[in-house]
This record gives sequence, structure tokens and C-alpha cells, in this order.
Amino acid sequence: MDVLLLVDLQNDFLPGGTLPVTNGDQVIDIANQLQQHFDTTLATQDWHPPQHASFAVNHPGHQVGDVLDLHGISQILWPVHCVQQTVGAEFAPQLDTTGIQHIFAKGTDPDIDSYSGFFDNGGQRSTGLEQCLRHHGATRLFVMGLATDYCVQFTVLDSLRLGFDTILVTDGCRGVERSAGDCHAALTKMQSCGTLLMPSDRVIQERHTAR
Ligand code: VGL
Ligand code: ZN
Repeated sequence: MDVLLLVDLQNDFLPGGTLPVTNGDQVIDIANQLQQHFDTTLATQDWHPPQHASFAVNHPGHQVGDVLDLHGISQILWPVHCVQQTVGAEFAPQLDTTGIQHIFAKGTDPDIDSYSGFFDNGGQRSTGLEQCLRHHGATRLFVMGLATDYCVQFTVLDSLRLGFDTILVTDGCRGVERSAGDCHAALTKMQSCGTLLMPSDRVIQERHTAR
């Protein structure tokens, strides 16, 4: 059984947001199209309290881009983004959300970040996404969204570890690219761990043969 997962298609990750991903807006149409071809679409939503430990402003003397050790976990400091109940945390207005069956909030614990849609960065607290996929009898997870080198990558790697056949929709992702080559490295890593890389037009063909 196939499930489509939309990762963090939120205003703050789009051009004009506080943590903009270059051309992030270009994937919204792809998300809208793909949903038409899936019976089950799920989404993740970065959903931070204002005092979140990943925000540079919450660490006086530090700046965006600094890397800290937070309780033994390496943490990049980000601009304030996706604060709960703010416009920046809302899904892109152009995104068709009518078909999204469940939304999994992540990064809600002020003390730890959560790039993966499944677990926090310590691998401890679950968002409920795994349980939902098991409940739906999911075997293949198709993943797209923002950002390739952070939340998409961590979500895909956890999905593989949990035993789901995992397909990355290549044209449905864009990355932060803090350093040149980060997105390419993320794609290579995901592929070497067993992810199938597939453009959206092939995903649609695949869904027609699967049905
Ligand atoms: C993300 C950095 C911080 C993402 C979320 O969605 O990729 N990146 N929070
Ligand atoms: Zn975040």
C-alpha cells in the first residue's frame, strides 16, 4: 500500500519566509498534482514553541549557523521559524490541504529539535507517523518537500530504518544548501541507504500500474 508524505510545506521555508529554501515554492504544484494519484496523503509540520532550543536568539552570544552541543546532540542554530500559531508555520496558501488525512507536528519539545517526521533528533519521542503508517498497512512511502538536506533526508532515513520501501520524489524537493554540495550529498546518502530516487511523472506512472 502506497502513502504520499509531504514534508514541511510551510510559509517560513518558502521565499519570503524566515528560513527560505531557494525555489521552495516550485514544489507546491507537484504536491497538489501528486495527491490526485494517492489514496492516502500525510504531512509533517515543523511546529516550534517560541523558546525552541534550535533558535539562535535563544542562545545569547550565538548567531544563526553556529553549531552547539545540546545535551550531547549537535544542533545548528537557525533563525526563528515555524513558531506555533503563526503565519510562518502555516502550510503554503497554494497547497491543496483538503486531501491530507493526518498532520504530524514535530519540533514541539523546546529542548530538542526534530528533523525527521518520525522521531526527534535524539531518536526518542515518536510523532505517531510510524503508527499511522502501520495502521494504514503502508509498505511504500513516497516522500517530497522541504528541505532536502534536513527534514526530508532525516525522514527518509528513518523510513528506511523502519522497513518501509522509500521513494524520494526528486523534483518535489528543494534544499537549504548551507554549504555547496549539501543537497547532492543528501541525495547520495539517501540513495546509498536504499532509497529509490524518482521524478514525479514516473511516480504518477508507477501509481497507475500499482492500482
Ligand atoms: C527544517 C531546519 C530547521 C526542515 C526544519 O524542514 O528541513 N530545517 N527546521
Ligand atoms: Zn525547525
